[in-house]
Amino acid sequence: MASKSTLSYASRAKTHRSSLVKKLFDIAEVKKTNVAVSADLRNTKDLLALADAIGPYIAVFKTHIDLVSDFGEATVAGLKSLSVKHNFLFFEDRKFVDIGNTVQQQYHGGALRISEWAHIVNASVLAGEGIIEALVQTAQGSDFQYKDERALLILAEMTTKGSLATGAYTSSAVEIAKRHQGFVIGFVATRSLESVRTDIPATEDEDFVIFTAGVNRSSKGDKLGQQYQTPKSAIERGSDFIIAGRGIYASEDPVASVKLYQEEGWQAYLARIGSKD
Ligand code: 5BU
Repeated sequence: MASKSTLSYASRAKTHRSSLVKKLFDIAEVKKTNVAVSADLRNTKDLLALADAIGPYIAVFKTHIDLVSDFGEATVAGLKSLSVKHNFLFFEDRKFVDIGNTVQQQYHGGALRISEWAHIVNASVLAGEGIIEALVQTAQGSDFQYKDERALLILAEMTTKGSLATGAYTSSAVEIAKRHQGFVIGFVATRSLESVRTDIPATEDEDFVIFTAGVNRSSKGDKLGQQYQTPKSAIERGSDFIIAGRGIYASEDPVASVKLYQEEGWQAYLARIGSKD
Protein backbone atom coordinates (compact mmCIF):
# COMPACT_ATOMS: atom_id res chain seq x y z
CA MET A 1 0.00 0.00 0.00
CA ALA A 2 1.38 3.41 -0.95
CA SER A 3 2.30 5.63 1.96
CA LYS A 4 -0.33 8.32 2.40
CA SER A 5 2.41 10.85 3.00
CA THR A 6 3.42 10.70 -0.68
CA LEU A 7 -0.07 11.80 -1.74
CA SER A 8 -1.27 15.39 -2.06
CA TYR A 9 -3.63 16.92 0.47
CA ALA A 10 -6.15 17.25 -2.40
CA SER A 11 -6.15 13.55 -3.21
CA ARG A 12 -6.30 12.59 0.47
CA ALA A 13 -9.25 14.98 0.89
CA LYS A 14 -11.17 13.05 -1.77
CA THR A 15 -11.01 9.72 0.04
CA HIS A 16 -10.83 10.70 3.71
CA ARG A 17 -13.68 9.45 5.88
CA SER A 18 -13.67 12.53 8.15
CA SER A 19 -15.42 15.61 6.82
CA LEU A 20 -13.32 17.76 9.13
CA VAL A 21 -10.12 16.36 7.60
CA LYS A 22 -11.49 17.03 4.12
CA LYS A 23 -11.97 20.63 5.21
CA LEU A 24 -8.48 20.78 6.74
CA PHE A 25 -6.85 19.44 3.57
CA ASP A 26 -8.93 21.84 1.45
CA ILE A 27 -7.69 24.75 3.55
CA ALA A 28 -4.09 23.56 3.16
CA GLU A 29 -4.48 23.37 -0.62
CA VAL A 30 -6.32 26.66 -1.07
CA LYS A 31 -3.99 28.66 1.17
CA LYS A 32 -0.85 26.63 0.33
CA THR A 33 0.08 26.20 3.94
CA ASN A 34 0.68 23.37 6.39
CA VAL A 35 1.46 25.68 9.28
CA ALA A 36 -0.32 25.40 12.62
CA VAL A 37 0.69 28.28 14.83
CA SER A 38 0.86 27.60 18.55
CA ALA A 39 -0.64 30.80 19.96
CA ASP A 40 0.43 30.52 23.58
CA LEU A 41 -0.65 34.03 24.52
CA ARG A 42 -2.06 35.28 27.79
CA ASN A 43 -4.98 37.55 26.98
CA THR A 44 -7.84 37.83 24.49
CA LYS A 45 -6.62 41.01 22.84
CA ASP A 46 -3.20 39.54 22.00
CA LEU A 47 -4.72 36.24 20.91
CA LEU A 48 -7.18 37.85 18.51
CA ALA A 49 -4.58 40.30 17.18
CA LEU A 50 -2.23 37.42 16.37
CA ALA A 51 -5.03 35.38 14.74
CA ASP A 52 -6.00 38.33 12.56
CA ALA A 53 -2.43 39.16 11.54
CA ILE A 54 -1.20 35.67 10.67
CA GLY A 55 -4.58 34.12 9.78
CA PRO A 56 -3.99 34.32 6.01
CA TYR A 57 -0.84 32.14 6.26
CA ILE A 58 -1.94 29.31 8.55
CA ALA A 59 -4.19 26.27 8.31
CA VAL A 60 -4.65 25.81 12.05
CA PHE A 61 -4.58 28.09 15.09
CA LYS A 62 -3.52 26.04 18.11
CA THR A 63 -4.42 27.31 21.56
CA HIS A 64 -3.82 26.63 25.23
CA ILE A 65 -7.01 28.39 26.16
CA ASP A 66 -6.37 28.03 29.90
CA LEU A 67 -3.49 30.52 29.50
CA VAL A 68 -5.95 33.27 28.54
CA SER A 69 -6.49 35.18 31.78
CA ASP A 70 -9.60 37.06 30.59
CA PHE A 71 -11.20 34.14 28.71
CA GLY A 72 -14.92 34.68 28.08
CA GLU A 73 -17.59 35.32 25.47
CA ALA A 74 -15.44 37.91 23.69
CA THR A 75 -12.66 35.32 23.29
CA VAL A 76 -15.00 32.71 21.81
CA ALA A 77 -16.88 35.12 19.55
CA GLY A 78 -13.65 36.79 18.38
CA LEU A 79 -11.94 33.49 17.61
CA LYS A 80 -14.94 32.13 15.75
CA SER A 81 -15.29 35.17 13.53
CA LEU A 82 -11.55 35.22 12.70
CA SER A 83 -11.62 31.54 11.76
CA VAL A 84 -14.35 32.34 9.24
CA LYS A 85 -12.62 35.51 8.00
CA HIS A 86 -9.28 33.79 7.39
CA ASN A 87 -10.43 30.19 6.83
CA PHE A 88 -8.49 28.28 9.47
CA LEU A 89 -9.39 25.68 12.09
CA PHE A 90 -8.85 25.70 15.86
CA PHE A 91 -6.90 23.05 17.71
CA GLU A 92 -7.11 23.27 21.50
CA ASP A 93 -4.00 21.52 22.80
CA ARG A 94 -5.79 20.44 26.00
CA LYS A 95 -4.15 16.99 26.24
CA PHE A 96 -7.06 15.36 28.03
CA VAL A 97 -5.75 12.73 30.44
CA ASP A 98 -8.26 11.51 33.00
CA ILE A 99 -11.13 9.12 33.55
CA GLY A 100 -13.85 9.13 30.90
CA ASN A 101 -16.45 10.83 33.05
CA THR A 102 -14.15 13.75 33.81
CA VAL A 103 -12.89 14.33 30.26
CA GLN A 104 -16.44 14.36 28.89
CA GLN A 105 -17.20 17.28 31.18
CA GLN A 106 -13.90 19.05 30.46
CA TYR A 107 -14.56 18.78 26.73
CA HIS A 108 -18.24 19.61 26.47
CA GLY A 109 -19.42 22.46 28.67
CA GLY A 110 -17.20 23.51 31.51
CA ALA A 111 -15.53 26.87 31.97
CA LEU A 112 -13.63 26.77 28.69
CA ARG A 113 -16.52 25.60 26.43
CA ILE A 114 -13.97 23.69 24.35
CA SER A 115 -16.39 21.73 22.14
CA GLU A 116 -18.14 24.97 21.15
CA TRP A 117 -15.17 26.42 19.27
CA ALA A 118 -12.28 23.92 19.02
CA HIS A 119 -12.50 21.87 15.83
CA ILE A 120 -9.67 19.62 17.00
CA VAL A 121 -8.62 18.51 20.48
CA ASN A 122 -6.10 15.96 21.70
CA ALA A 123 -5.90 13.31 24.38
CA SER A 124 -3.25 11.09 25.89
CA VAL A 125 -3.97 7.36 26.14
CA LEU A 126 -2.05 7.05 29.39
CA ALA A 127 -5.34 6.21 31.10
CA GLY A 128 -6.22 3.62 28.45
CA GLU A 129 -8.77 3.39 25.68
CA GLY A 130 -11.68 4.51 27.89
CA ILE A 131 -10.74 8.17 27.52
CA ILE A 132 -11.10 7.93 23.74
CA GLU A 133 -14.37 6.02 24.02
CA ALA A 134 -15.70 8.72 26.35
CA LEU A 135 -14.83 11.55 23.96
CA VAL A 136 -16.24 9.63 20.98
CA GLN A 137 -19.44 9.03 22.93
CA THR A 138 -19.81 12.76 23.66
CA ALA A 139 -19.04 13.80 20.08
CA GLN A 140 -21.50 11.28 18.68
CA GLY A 141 -24.24 11.95 21.21
CA SER A 142 -27.68 12.93 19.91
CA ASP A 143 -27.53 16.32 21.68
CA PHE A 144 -24.06 17.21 20.33
CA GLN A 145 -24.65 19.93 17.77
CA TYR A 146 -21.17 19.97 16.19
CA LYS A 147 -21.24 16.43 14.78
CA ASP A 148 -18.88 16.04 11.77
CA GLU A 149 -17.20 19.35 12.64
CA ARG A 150 -15.05 18.03 15.49
CA ALA A 151 -12.10 15.66 15.68
CA LEU A 152 -9.55 14.18 18.02
CA LEU A 153 -5.80 13.62 17.78
CA ILE A 154 -4.11 11.07 20.01
CA LEU A 155 -0.92 12.17 21.68
CA ALA A 156 1.42 9.44 20.45
CA GLU A 157 4.80 11.07 21.10
CA MET A 158 6.15 14.19 22.77
CA THR A 159 8.99 16.48 21.83
CA THR A 160 10.56 16.88 25.26
CA LYS A 161 13.87 15.42 26.34
CA GLY A 162 13.32 12.09 28.12
CA SER A 163 9.70 11.78 26.97
CA LEU A 164 8.10 8.53 28.13
CA ALA A 165 5.63 8.59 25.22
CA THR A 166 7.65 6.06 23.20
CA GLY A 167 7.75 2.33 22.42
CA ALA A 168 4.77 0.40 23.79
CA TYR A 169 2.91 3.61 24.63
CA THR A 170 3.19 4.84 21.04
CA SER A 171 2.16 1.44 19.58
CA SER A 172 -0.88 1.38 21.88
CA ALA A 173 -1.77 4.88 20.75
CA VAL A 174 -1.73 3.72 17.12
CA GLU A 175 -3.75 0.61 17.89
CA ILE A 176 -6.40 2.60 19.77
CA ALA A 177 -6.60 5.15 16.95
CA LYS A 178 -7.24 2.36 14.43
CA ARG A 179 -10.26 1.26 16.44
CA HIS A 180 -11.75 4.78 16.50
CA GLN A 181 -11.11 6.12 13.00
CA GLY A 182 -13.61 8.79 12.20
CA PHE A 183 -13.59 11.01 15.27
CA VAL A 184 -9.91 10.10 15.79
CA ILE A 185 -8.17 11.64 12.79
CA GLY A 186 -4.54 11.11 13.67
CA PHE A 187 -1.73 11.88 16.05
CA VAL A 188 0.46 14.46 17.60
CA ALA A 189 3.83 12.90 16.83
CA THR A 190 7.30 13.84 15.63
CA ARG A 191 7.04 11.71 12.45
CA SER A 192 4.82 9.44 10.37
CA LEU A 193 3.65 6.46 12.44
CA GLU A 194 2.82 4.25 9.43
CA SER A 195 5.74 1.97 10.31
CA VAL A 196 4.58 1.35 13.89
CA ARG A 197 3.55 -2.30 14.17
CA THR A 198 0.27 -3.27 15.81
CA ASP A 199 -1.99 -6.33 15.75
CA ILE A 200 -4.48 -4.48 13.55
CA PRO A 201 -3.54 -4.43 9.84
CA ALA A 202 -3.92 -1.15 7.96
CA THR A 203 -6.99 -0.90 5.75
CA GLU A 204 -6.86 0.72 2.30
CA ASP A 205 -8.59 3.90 3.48
CA GLU A 206 -6.61 4.32 6.71
CA ASP A 207 -5.14 7.82 6.64
CA PHE A 208 -3.95 9.33 9.89
CA VAL A 209 -3.02 13.00 9.94
CA ILE A 210 0.21 13.87 11.74
CA PHE A 211 0.59 17.14 13.64
CA THR A 212 4.14 17.84 14.77
CA ALA A 213 4.98 20.23 17.58
CA GLY A 214 8.50 21.37 18.42
CA VAL A 215 9.14 23.06 15.09
CA ASN A 216 11.50 26.01 14.94
CA ARG A 217 13.65 27.38 12.12
CA SER A 218 16.43 28.85 14.24
CA SER A 219 16.65 27.10 17.61
CA LYS A 220 17.48 23.54 18.69
CA GLY A 221 15.51 23.72 21.94
CA ASP A 222 14.85 25.65 25.14
CA LYS A 223 16.15 25.45 28.70
CA LEU A 224 13.16 23.40 29.88
CA GLY A 225 13.64 20.31 27.72
CA GLN A 226 11.86 21.34 24.53
CA GLN A 227 13.59 19.87 21.43
CA TYR A 228 13.08 21.36 17.98
CA GLN A 229 13.30 20.19 14.42
CA THR A 230 12.97 22.39 11.35
CA PRO A 231 9.84 22.61 9.19
CA LYS A 232 11.70 20.77 6.42
CA SER A 233 12.82 17.93 8.67
CA ALA A 234 9.33 17.51 10.17
CA ILE A 235 7.67 17.29 6.75
CA GLU A 236 10.36 14.96 5.41
CA ARG A 237 9.74 12.66 8.39
CA GLY A 238 6.06 12.45 7.50
CA SER A 239 4.43 15.28 9.40
CA ASP A 240 1.36 16.77 7.70
CA PHE A 241 1.02 19.93 9.80
CA ILE A 242 3.90 21.68 11.52
CA ILE A 243 3.24 23.39 14.83
CA ALA A 244 5.40 26.41 15.65
CA GLY A 245 4.94 28.67 18.65
CA ARG A 246 7.71 30.99 19.83
CA GLY A 247 9.43 30.74 16.45
CA ILE A 248 6.47 32.74 15.11
CA TYR A 249 4.64 34.69 17.82
CA ALA A 250 7.76 35.66 19.79
CA SER A 251 9.72 36.80 16.75
CA GLU A 252 10.14 40.50 16.05
CA ASP A 253 7.82 40.32 13.06
CA PRO A 254 5.35 37.41 13.39
CA VAL A 255 3.87 38.00 9.91
CA ALA A 256 7.27 37.88 8.21
CA SER A 257 8.14 34.87 10.33
CA VAL A 258 4.98 32.86 9.61
CA LYS A 259 5.55 33.41 5.89
CA LEU A 260 8.98 31.78 6.20
CA TYR A 261 7.50 28.77 8.00
CA GLN A 262 4.76 28.59 5.37
CA GLU A 263 7.25 28.66 2.51
CA GLU A 264 9.63 26.09 4.03
CA GLY A 265 6.79 23.77 5.07
CA TRP A 266 5.08 23.99 1.69
CA GLN A 267 8.23 23.46 -0.36
CA ALA A 268 9.10 20.40 1.75
CA TYR A 269 5.57 19.07 1.19
CA LEU A 270 5.78 19.60 -2.59
CA ALA A 271 9.14 17.80 -2.64
CA ARG A 272 7.68 14.93 -0.62
CA ILE A 273 4.77 14.37 -2.98
CA GLY A 274 7.07 14.76 -5.96
CA SER A 275 5.32 17.84 -7.32
CA LYS A 276 7.06 20.16 -9.77
CA ASP A 277 4.96 23.21 -8.71
P1 5BU B 1 7.09 26.38 21.02
O1 5BU B 1 7.03 27.77 21.49
O2 5BU B 1 7.14 26.22 19.48
O3 5BU B 1 8.14 25.55 21.73
O4 5BU B 1 5.67 25.78 21.48
C1 5BU B 1 5.33 24.45 21.27
C2 5BU B 1 3.87 24.24 21.52
O5 5BU B 1 3.54 22.89 21.19
C3 5BU B 1 3.45 24.44 22.96
O6 5BU B 1 2.12 24.94 22.97
C4 5BU B 1 3.48 23.05 23.55
O7 5BU B 1 2.53 22.88 24.59
C5 5BU B 1 3.10 22.21 22.35
N1 5BU B 1 3.68 20.85 22.35
C6 5BU B 1 5.03 20.60 22.33
O8 5BU B 1 5.82 21.53 22.30
N2 5BU B 1 5.48 19.32 22.32
C7 5BU B 1 4.65 18.26 22.35
O9 5BU B 1 5.10 17.11 22.34
C8 5BU B 1 3.27 18.53 22.35
C9 5BU B 1 2.79 19.82 22.34
BR1 5BU B 1 2.09 17.14 22.36
